[in-house]
Amino acid sequence: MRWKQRPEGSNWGDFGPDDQFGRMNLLTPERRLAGIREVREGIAFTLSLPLDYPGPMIDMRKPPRLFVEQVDGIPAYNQVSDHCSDVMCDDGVVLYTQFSTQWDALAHMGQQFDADGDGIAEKVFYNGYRADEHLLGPDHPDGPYAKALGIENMAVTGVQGRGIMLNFKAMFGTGYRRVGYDDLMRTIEVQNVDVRQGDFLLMHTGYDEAVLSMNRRPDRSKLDALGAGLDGQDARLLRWIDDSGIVAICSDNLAVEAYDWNSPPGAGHAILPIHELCLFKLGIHLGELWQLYELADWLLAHDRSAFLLTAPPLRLPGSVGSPATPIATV
Ligand code: UVW
Repeated sequence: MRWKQRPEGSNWGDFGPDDQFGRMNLLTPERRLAGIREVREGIAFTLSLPLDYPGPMIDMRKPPRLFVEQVDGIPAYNQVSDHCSDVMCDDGVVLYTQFSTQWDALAHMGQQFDADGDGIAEKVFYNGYRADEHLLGPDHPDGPYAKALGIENMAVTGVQGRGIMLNFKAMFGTGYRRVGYDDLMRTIEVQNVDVRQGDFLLMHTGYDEAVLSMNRRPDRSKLDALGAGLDGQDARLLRWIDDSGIVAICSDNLAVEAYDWNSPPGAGHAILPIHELCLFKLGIHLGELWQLYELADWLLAHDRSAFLLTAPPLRLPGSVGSPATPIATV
C-alpha cells in the first residue's frame, strides 16, 4: 500500500489500490450510450483552438514548432526521387502539452501531504503515487517520465460519453466572476441542465472568443479581467463536484477555476483548490482552453444542454498532459 492515510474528502483506493483512471472508471457502456442518445441532428463541433493559440501566456509553455529531418543531407520535404512521380513531405513537432487546448493528466498536480503517516508531508499525487518514485523528474536518468498517472491512462479509457454545457457567458456576461455553488445551481436551473453521474461538465465563459480575437498575441491583463471560473474556496461547490459523479470538468478558460497568483490563501494551502480536489483527491481530469463558443451558441439557440462528447488525449506514455481535439455531436 502506498499510503496509510488518505486526504480528507478523497476517494483514494475506492477504484482499487492501484487505480490510475480516477473518475473515468465511471464511463460504463450505459453512460456512453446515454451520450449517444443525445445525438439527434448529426452536427459535429470541433472543440479545439488551433494549437498555436492562445500564443505566449505562461513562460514554460511555448507554441508548437515544426521541423523537418534530413536524410543524407536532403530535407524530407517536397522530396522526389528519380524513378517515381510521388512528392513526399514528413515533419516533426515540438509540442508543449499544455500550451493550447489540453487535458491535465492526474500526474499534472499533486500536493505535499503526509500519506505514510510519519508526521512529515511528502510530494504525493492521486491514489498515493509519489514524486521521484513514480513521477520521475528531468534529473532522473529515465526522466522526465510519469511512470504512473500519465495521460496514456486516460487515453485507453476511450474518453467518450455524455457532455453537458453550462453557459456562464449567457448567465453572467464575460467579466471575471468567481462562480460558487449558488451561481452554479442558478445556471443549472435557468438553463435546465440535467446533470447525471458519468457526465463531462463543460463551462463556456467567453474566454475562447477573446483569445481568438487576440490573434496569437494574448493580452494577459485583459484576459485576466475576463471570464467566469469556479470558486475553489466555496466548500459547497467542492462537495457538489464530488457528489455529482461528473467524470471531468472542461472550460474555455486557462485553469477551469478562478485564481489569483498574487494573493495565495496562506501557507500550506493549495493555490488551485479545484485542481487539488479534482486531480489530487478525486481523479477528475480537467480540460482547459477548449473552444466552446460555437457549441454553446448552438445549444442555447436550440434550448439544449447535452451532447455526445468524444475527447481522447494523445496516447503519449509518461506525459503529464496532452493536447486534444475534442468533438461534440448534437
Ligand atoms: C493553470 O494554468 C493555472 O492551470 P493548468 O496548470 O492546469 O494549465
